[in-house]
Amino acid sequence: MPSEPITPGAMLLRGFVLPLGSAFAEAIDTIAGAAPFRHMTTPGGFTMSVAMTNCGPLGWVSDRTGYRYEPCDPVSGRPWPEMPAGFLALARAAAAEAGFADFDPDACLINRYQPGAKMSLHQDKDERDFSQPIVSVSLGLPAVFLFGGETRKDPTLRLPLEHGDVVVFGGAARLRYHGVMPLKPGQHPRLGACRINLTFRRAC
Ligand code: MD3
Ligand code: FE
Repeated sequence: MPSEPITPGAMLLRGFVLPLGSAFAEAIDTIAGAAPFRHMTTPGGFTMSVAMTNCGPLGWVSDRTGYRYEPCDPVSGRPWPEMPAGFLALARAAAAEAGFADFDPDACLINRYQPGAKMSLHQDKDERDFSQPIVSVSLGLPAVFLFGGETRKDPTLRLPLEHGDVVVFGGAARLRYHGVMPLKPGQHPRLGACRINLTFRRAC
């Protein structure tokens, strides 16, 4: 499996999830049946263009009171759907490939981008232990990922991410600013007019 370092701590595993792409898409449909994608509100009162859901013991949520991880879906009041064993295995294998042994994610945030949806530059810092990496899995339409530095005004690198790509962000890359450019319209044979990104995290 070819792997390329992007910057110290960030490893791109092109096509790492390709053999499982269809199984992942099916599992995401099942998860979204129990915990539908929704557009969350930011603490500032904006509605996010990316629709989100979660699986696993904890799920990332945003509302007027802030960002946090919750054991239950605030829409249904029920626990988030279980993290499929295949998701966990893939996340652990990718982390190991990038040099992070024993990654044990307790949260999987699932982002759905429809044409025009984007994610502004931000840091992921709602987790307890920044020595744990984040594993990102891209499915469906391609997108341009923005990878910045340690401050918001640092220059950003543009990295095209395609169906099947996995990126592991750890070490020196863990707290870098990042975002996603607005999704271009298109049709993916399995996922249709959208991009799905899964991020596996150790939240607690
Ligand atoms: C770099 N998602 O959900 S994944 C997010 O494609 C998020 O949906 C994007 O940023 C997406 O928070 C990007 C890649 C990613 C995730 C976490 C990171 C890159 C990261 C944490 C630190 C540095
Ligand atoms: Fe992020």
